Amino acid sequence: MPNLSPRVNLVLRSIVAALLGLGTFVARAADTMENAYWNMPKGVTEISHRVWWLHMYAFWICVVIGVLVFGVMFYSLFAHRRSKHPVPATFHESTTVEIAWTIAPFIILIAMAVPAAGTLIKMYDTRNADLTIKITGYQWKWQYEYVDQGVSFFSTLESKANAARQLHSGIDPKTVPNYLHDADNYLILPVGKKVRFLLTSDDVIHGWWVPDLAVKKDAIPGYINEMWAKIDEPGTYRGQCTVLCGRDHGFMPIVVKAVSEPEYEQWLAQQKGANAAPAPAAAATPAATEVAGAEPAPIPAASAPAAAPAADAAKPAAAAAPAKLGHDELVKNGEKIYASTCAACHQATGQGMKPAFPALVGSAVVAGPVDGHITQILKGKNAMPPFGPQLSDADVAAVATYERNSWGNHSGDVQPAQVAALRGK
Ligand code: HEC
Ligand SMILES: [Cu+2]
Repeated sequence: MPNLSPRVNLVLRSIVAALLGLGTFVARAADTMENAYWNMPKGVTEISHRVWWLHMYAFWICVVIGVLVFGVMFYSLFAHRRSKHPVPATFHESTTVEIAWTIAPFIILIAMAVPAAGTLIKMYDTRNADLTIKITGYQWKWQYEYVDQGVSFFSTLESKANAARQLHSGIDPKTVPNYLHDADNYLILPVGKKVRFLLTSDDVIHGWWVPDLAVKKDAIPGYINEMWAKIDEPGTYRGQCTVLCGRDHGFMPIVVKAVSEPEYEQWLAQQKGANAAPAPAAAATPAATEVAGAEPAPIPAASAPAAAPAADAAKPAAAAAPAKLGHDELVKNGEKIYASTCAACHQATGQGMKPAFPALVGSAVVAGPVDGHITQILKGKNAMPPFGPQLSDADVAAVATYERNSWGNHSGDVQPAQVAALRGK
């Protein structure tokens, strides 16, 4: 800097250095904030990136507006305080200012609406999907159906978390990894494929939300909502039900696992292999096919018979539906089904929660004839939902046997054939 006294030179240099420092600080702070865990996640899809960008874009516009407005306000409060300016100015009505403060917000709104509308249009474009998954919400679990692949299963709260959440369980939730954010079966999806989700519910309104995928919609009985995601990176993405759907609303987590395409194909082949076994068995049971007619299915695609045997694919015992099962096997399978399907209302101890949910300890239904017990499970009663559409014959037999031989009950075993005979009646 020529011709400047050393002192001026120093002052100028200091100012430049201070501005640079401040700039770096603001940039760093902004970066930290944008990536902070409490900010909205950037996610792993193009849409989620766009949504995140919109969120930050609107946020920074708000910051600038906030700084300007509060800046003018605080400056005015200070500079024109009464002790300095006892007599206020009397001017009013400035056309220029009025036009400016009409046009400026208008421009800001347009600047925000244009990219937002573009993103919304993209979000709603579910055409040309490579793969369709039908998601059905139940109190309190999710069902995933790979529509064109004939694969279907339920996803419920992982068992350790389910045990820990019970009243007086004595288990510290902090010792359970991903407490309430882990499921027994994950929704497996291939990366780089456009996946269309069809979302509905079997009972009340649920909401399917995975922040990293930027998908969130209500699952409404009788309606089908659509959304889609194309996941860029393999990984495990967690979400949860977002509509207050009853007392166990907090216990229906969502876990999506995105894997490479070959891994996905391999997994799918495994599922199909596992599904192949129970399918003919179910068809061979005449009663099972009648369910379609007997069940008042509000949405045609929700037809239960296809879903039920497929869902049991994970449980090998279910494959042998018509066969006679041993006592120990029934009780063992029944205990699992009870924990994931019944314990929410009747409690792990079978004590229920009076007065709404009756105890199964010393229950007349459990101690009574097998047929009444089975029918109650298949068809439900009052506040108890029907489990016929969700559980296979082997499942119902197992859970009934478990109830009849637990907590001091001793009322004998139930075989899948007995359940099959009562379905559709
Ligand atoms: C959403 C809560 C809920 C779930 C889940 C549930 N039940 Fe029930 N259950 C009830 C209610 C409510 C009743 C009482 C129905 C009535 O008599 O009005 C009941 C009654 C029963 C009874 C008869 C008890 C008695 O003495 O009257 C049996 C047996 C039974 N449930 C078995 C099961 C089995 C097996 C499952 C799991 C497959 C299950 N329940 C899941 C709510 C539930
Ligand atoms: Cu829900």
